[in-house]
Amino acid sequence: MTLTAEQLAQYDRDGFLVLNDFASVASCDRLRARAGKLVHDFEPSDIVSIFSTREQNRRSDDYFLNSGDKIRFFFEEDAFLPDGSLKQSKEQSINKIGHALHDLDPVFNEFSRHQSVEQLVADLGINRPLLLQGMYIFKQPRIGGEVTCHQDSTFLYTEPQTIAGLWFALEDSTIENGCLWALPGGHRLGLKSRWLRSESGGMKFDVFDSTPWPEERLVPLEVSKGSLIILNGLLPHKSLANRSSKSRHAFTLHVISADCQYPETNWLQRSPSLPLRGF
Ligand SMILES: O=C(O)CCC(=O)C(=O)O
Repeated sequence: MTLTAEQLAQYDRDGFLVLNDFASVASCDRLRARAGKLVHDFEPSDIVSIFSTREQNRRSDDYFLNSGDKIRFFFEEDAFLPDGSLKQSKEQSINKIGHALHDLDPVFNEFSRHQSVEQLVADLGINRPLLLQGMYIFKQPRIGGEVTCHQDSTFLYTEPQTIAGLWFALEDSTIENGCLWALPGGHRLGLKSRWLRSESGGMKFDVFDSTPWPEERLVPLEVSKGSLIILNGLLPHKSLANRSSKSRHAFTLHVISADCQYPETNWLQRSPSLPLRGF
């Protein structure tokens, strides 16, 4: 066991759990260097998609919707000048890389399928795990966009709800550079909405509860490099914009159980040539 009974009880109570020093500094640096190389090799000129953290802007973005089994690059919303050119280098402009890094890139594959991660997921009780989504988040200095309060199950819905998000801090993450904020116990409030593929081909929200999040009750989760934050899929969380001069890199991995139903209406889909895999 990686997790103690107390830690499991805490995760059950709060809907999140912080594990300091889960990953070594060297393994964080390996992921950072690898992401740097991927960005270096990326040719941005033909990409017009601007990733927005505000859900309404995501809707008809095919570049995003077809990225579930690819390695794709998404820009910060504030990365562009009015004429559509980048304000600064591409290295300083990328919001994130997603969403099959863990399957398609050898360095991310090795990190994601490390025995310590496998044991952790087993401890969480996720039976027959599948690694659904792997995402590198840059939270760039000065232009790092806000991620509004949400539940991951809104976007990655399963029946029953089994998804856990593993959020690895690859740099120190503070209020100043846009750390995660979470609502302790908020996973018990139920799922507020689902974002799903509509019959007409676009995306739509099914809203079950339109009351606003009690955002004043969210707490900052400031963590040091190498820490892991485990998030229940129903836990409301967010991150604020990064206006500081420091980046806040993170790698996130979302895990589901093969025992659950994964609807075809979820945005993230795999082609038959790249089926979901476990460890
Ligand atoms: O890393 C962040 O700033 C937020 C990430 C997040 O909330 C998510 O991917 O669900």
